[in-house]
Amino acid sequence: MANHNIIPKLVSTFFVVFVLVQQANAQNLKEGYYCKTCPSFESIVANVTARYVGHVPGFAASLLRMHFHDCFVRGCDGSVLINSTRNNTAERDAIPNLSLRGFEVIDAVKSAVEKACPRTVSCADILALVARDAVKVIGGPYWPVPLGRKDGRNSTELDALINLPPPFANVTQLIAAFNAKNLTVKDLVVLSGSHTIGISHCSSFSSRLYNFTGIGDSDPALDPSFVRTLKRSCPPPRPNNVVEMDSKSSTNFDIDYYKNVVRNRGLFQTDAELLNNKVTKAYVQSHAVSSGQSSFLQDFAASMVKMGKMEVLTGSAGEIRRICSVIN
Ligand code: HEM
Ligand SMILES: *[C@@H]1O[C@H](CO)[C@@H](O)[C@H](O)[C@H]1NC(C)=O
Ligand SMILES: *[C@@H]1O[C@H](CO)[C@@H](O)[C@H](O)[C@H]1NC(C)=O
Ligand SMILES: *[C@@H]1O[C@H](CO)[C@@H](O)[C@H](O)[C@H]1NC(C)=O
Ligand SMILES: *[C@@H]1O[C@H](CO)[C@@H](O)[C@H](O)[C@H]1NC(C)=O
Ligand SMILES: *[C@@H]1O[C@H](CO)[C@@H](O)[C@H](O)[C@H]1NC(C)=O
Ligand SMILES: *[C@@H]1O[C@H](CO)[C@@H](O)[C@H](O)[C@H]1NC(C)=O
Ligand SMILES: *[C@@H]1O[C@H](CO)[C@@H](O)[C@H](O)[C@H]1NC(C)=O
Ligand SMILES: CC(=O)N[C@H]1CO[C@H](CO)[C@@H](O)[C@@H]1O
Repeated sequence: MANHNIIPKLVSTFFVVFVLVQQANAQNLKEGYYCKTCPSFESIVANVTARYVGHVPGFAASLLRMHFHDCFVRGCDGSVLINSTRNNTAERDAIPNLSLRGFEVIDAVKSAVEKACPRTVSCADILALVARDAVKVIGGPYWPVPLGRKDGRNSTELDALINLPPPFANVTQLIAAFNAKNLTVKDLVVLSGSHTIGISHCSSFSSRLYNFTGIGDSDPALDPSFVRTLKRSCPPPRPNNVVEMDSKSSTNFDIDYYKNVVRNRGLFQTDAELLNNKVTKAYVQSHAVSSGQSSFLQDFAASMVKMGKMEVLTGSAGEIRRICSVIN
């Protein structure tokens, strides 16, 4: 009788242990993880990043977005950096990668780090830290980045398509996409505040300008005078033109995003959709005024720390890639 029960018991014990180990992964990350194995790591990242972003402030937005795309697809494992091969179309060649930029910054940091400490620091950690430092260079918020991520060995176009919400998702779909990553409704509205910096290609929102419902109309959720402005920047045959996400302040990390959204001047349908949920709408409204700036910056830092721990590989999982764009 007793023997009879032992197998299910062992199995369930195994599962409990397995689940605990899985959950412990994010807790295995720690600040100063490389302080013995690569003491200069953090200052190399800060220096190289400052050099690039100092010359081209737009890199800050690109690198922040790259970190987001990395984390949402198979966790923050550097898989967004992997190049396609003859038999595999990688994440970075999926449609939502539209103009992921700044791979050269990661490559430059990686080669400097490899020179100082060969085969010690993961590309996933480099990307997480570069994103933070790049935002810092343009005067944005600072957040702690616990380290110890390992690099993944898989990167597929399909995973990117499944996990990254498209710019025409409704708020229900956005909440679901974030919940699938254990991020809350608040994280959604806070991290969307990233769209206070950077640029967008016309193709990401031009369906809102022309023939929105098939009767030659534009999106009624978009301010008509903003529609006219956007049409000038984005005439129909020019999907590759770019506009500033937050016009005239696209390298200022501030609350202008929320000011735009309340005025129906959010660029994407997903931005406008934040007014269609009670919680996100309340956040947008209370952060569209100057007194909301400091709590936005704090909230942003907290949500970035959460995002950066998502489904990370630690310990003996994954690898330390030698070249960020190629699995070992
Ligand atoms: C909520 C769902 C989101 C959607 C649907 C979305 C969609 C987009 C799209 C379509 C673009 C423009 C790409 C282009 O046409 O060049 C963009 C840019 C950007 N996104 Fe998001 N995004 C989302 C969330 C986020 C999050 C969570 C972050 C960061 C934590 C982020 C950071 C950025 C940044 C910084 C840019 C500007 C990139 C650059 O200037 O190179 N986005 N996003
Ligand atoms: C980073 O830059 C600072 C100031 O220019 C310099 O003192 C430091 O040695 C640099 N660190 C590395 C690792 O290059
Ligand atoms: C990865 O792809 C990029 C863009 O096509 C290219 O510039 C880079 O050289 C590739 N990396 C390697 C190691 O081949
Ligand atoms: C895909 O190609 C790479 C070399 O480009 C090779 O190392 C890998 O084993 C191949 N994978 C599959 C599943 O065929
Ligand atoms: C990840 O890639 C390796 C080869 O690099 C392959 O053996 C493995 O099956 C892949 N895992 C998944 C979950 O796709
Ligand atoms: C959001 O989109 C999904 C899928 O298209 C749809 O089923 C759902 O009804 C939409 N929700 C709202 C509130 O519009
Ligand atoms: C979300 O949390 C659950 C339960 O803790 C865990 O099993 C799952 O892996 C987490 N998902 C992500 C994307 O972190
Ligand atoms: C607008 O959309 C409708 C329905 O999809 C289509 O029949 C029509 O040709 C479109 N008009 C233009 C100018 O693209
Ligand atoms: C930066 C980058 O890798 N962009 C690629 C995005 O994907 C398209 C194809 O969908 C490629 O043509 C780009 O080179």
